[in-house]
Amino acid sequence: MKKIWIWTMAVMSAISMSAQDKNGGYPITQVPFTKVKVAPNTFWGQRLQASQEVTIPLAFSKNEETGRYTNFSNAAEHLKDPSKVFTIKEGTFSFDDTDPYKTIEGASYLLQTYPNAKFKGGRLDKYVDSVIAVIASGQESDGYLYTSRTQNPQHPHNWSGTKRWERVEDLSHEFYNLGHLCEAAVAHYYATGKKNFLNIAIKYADCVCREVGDKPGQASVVPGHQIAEMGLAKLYIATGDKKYLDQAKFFLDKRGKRDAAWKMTPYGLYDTDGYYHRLDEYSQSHKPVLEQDEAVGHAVRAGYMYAGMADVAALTGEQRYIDAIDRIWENIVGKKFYITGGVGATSSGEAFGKNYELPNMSAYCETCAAIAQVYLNYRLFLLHGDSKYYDALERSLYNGVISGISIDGGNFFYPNPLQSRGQHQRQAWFGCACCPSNAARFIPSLPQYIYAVKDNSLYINLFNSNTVNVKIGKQNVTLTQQTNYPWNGDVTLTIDNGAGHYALNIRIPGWVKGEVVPSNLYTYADGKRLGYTIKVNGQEVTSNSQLNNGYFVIDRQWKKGDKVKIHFDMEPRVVRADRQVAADRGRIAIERGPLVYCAEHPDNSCDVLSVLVNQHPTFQMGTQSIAKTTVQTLITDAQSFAFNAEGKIQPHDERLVLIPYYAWAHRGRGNMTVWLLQDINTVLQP
Ligand code: FUB
Ligand code: ZN
Repeated sequence: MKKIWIWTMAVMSAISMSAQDKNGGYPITQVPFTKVKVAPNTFWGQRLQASQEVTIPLAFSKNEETGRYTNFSNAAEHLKDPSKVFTIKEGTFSFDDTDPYKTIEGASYLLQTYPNAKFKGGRLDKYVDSVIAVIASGQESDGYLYTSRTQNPQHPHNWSGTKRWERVEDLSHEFYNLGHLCEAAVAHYYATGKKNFLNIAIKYADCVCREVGDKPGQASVVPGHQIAEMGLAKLYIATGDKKYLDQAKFFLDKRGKRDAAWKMTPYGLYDTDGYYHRLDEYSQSHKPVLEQDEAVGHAVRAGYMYAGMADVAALTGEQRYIDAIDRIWENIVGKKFYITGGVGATSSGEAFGKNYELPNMSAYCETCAAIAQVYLNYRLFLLHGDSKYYDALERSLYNGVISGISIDGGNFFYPNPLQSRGQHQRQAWFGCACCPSNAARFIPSLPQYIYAVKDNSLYINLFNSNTVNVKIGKQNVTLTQQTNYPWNGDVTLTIDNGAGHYALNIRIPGWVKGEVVPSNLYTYADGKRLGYTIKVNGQEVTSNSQLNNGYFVIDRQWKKGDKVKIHFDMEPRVVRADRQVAADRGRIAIERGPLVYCAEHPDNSCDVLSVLVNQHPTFQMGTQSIAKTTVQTLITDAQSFAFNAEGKIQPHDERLVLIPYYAWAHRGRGNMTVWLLQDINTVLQP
């Protein structure tokens, strides 16, 4: 009887979910990763292949080697026999459980592109199932899943607190683990149709929904590290169970609200039920989220929270979240965004700095924070339909994100500085593995960011070679995109199938329109004007109106075999930063298309940190082989200075070679800079 009741409730709540909610509630519909196949041997095809051949196997191996799985099996042992406890090892983290979750998420996306992928001589999907079984074994019977406590409840990880949720607003990461679990489990469910992982996430989420909230007897606490907001929104969409959305909303609405009954103790601020609370910028709890207007604190926490606010806003229709993230976004792109699309100026607190505080060598720019910017800008696009969010997204994607993972997929940056004396090198893994495992899940998810649909229109947001199967209005369409982007700006779209009347909305990138970023933070300083042309079956077409929110709209009757040829002028561009960015004064940065360039030691005999570029630099194109790929280089004239035998300063003409920023640090240690010296006097001005 009970079972039937539970089943009926589940069906009812699934039925109560609107079609809009199934799209995540956004006015623009995502085209999921399951519908897009990226072509091999292309810019992104190479990255996906590296994920399959190197990153995912490496991440699974490291999970095993570093005891991530043992934590779950230890927890299982303790659950079977409570007299057995396991000492939590020094140097481990309370969020180590998330590394297997993230790796499974990446493997799930990859299985779409490589359904027959192998690992350890067997099928990758089977291996994933075996890891899921180990994870399940460590879950407590009421759903709680947190090996940092379950292995040794009396002596849990020293960040975990003495009871469940006690230190979750600090460093226990119990909800961070939940968020990553939900994200991974939903991806695995969509990729495979199997519920073995989803059921684990549901069980833990149910436990949290029961035990955490504002009802009597519940712990009234919010995540110290956000991501559960996004994860629970996804779980709601996958299951139709609205309590997950309500829980995500609770986490947002409760944040930053002080209760008069809380008392300061020697261990921090505690409520009367014994739960710790924090109210500070570090975790974006300095004020209620709806009142926030500046990006502050830990840059990953912040980015994930803003993305979660967008998800909850889309699903609940709460406009005030959107108003808040719109304000915060203006602040980020206007004052806190590196030219590489990275964020987080300071390693102190892994945090956003003050407005215009964008140092280069000490930039933190954590890989995860750049990934979070992709999440945020993607969601703002889905809310507002403006291409400017994709301009920001593309900048992060091609620069700040992929610099975080070596071209061969086997080494990782935690911080991604814009200048180096050789002290920075990618590493094969980190004790705190958040960035490698986040890269492991993010890169294979790339296919989902390429297209989107609204009513009778398909948005083409990113340019790379792929094939998509998508429903536009009532029409099932197969479209192939072929291009050498980002190396040139020529893109061909072919309608393989799907005759009918619909619109293609082609994003005209900001870099074509003369906008470095959607703000005045950076401007092109070379006076060039780039153009573009778009032809349908050889005939040049004009957009139906002016660009619509940054999109060139071709609304017409399409037939099989129709071809759209897009040409974006792509030239080297000189960029200057707003004068208020002290670190970039007297300097220029160079970019071409979506790629930011840098000067690095192996290509240059002069010191790239002190060389002066010309006032009006011109560029030649070249190529360079880096990590078995060919990258396009830019070559320009510059001058270095040395003392001659008489002690006088002697200028030398130099031929300065620049490479794409993402490709730096593949050829040994040495100097690198994105911002090149151009005007010494300005650099020295206060
Ligand atoms: O706290 C979990 C992750 O570890 C954060 O997102 C990263 O910044 C690193 O501190
Ligand atoms: Zn990280």
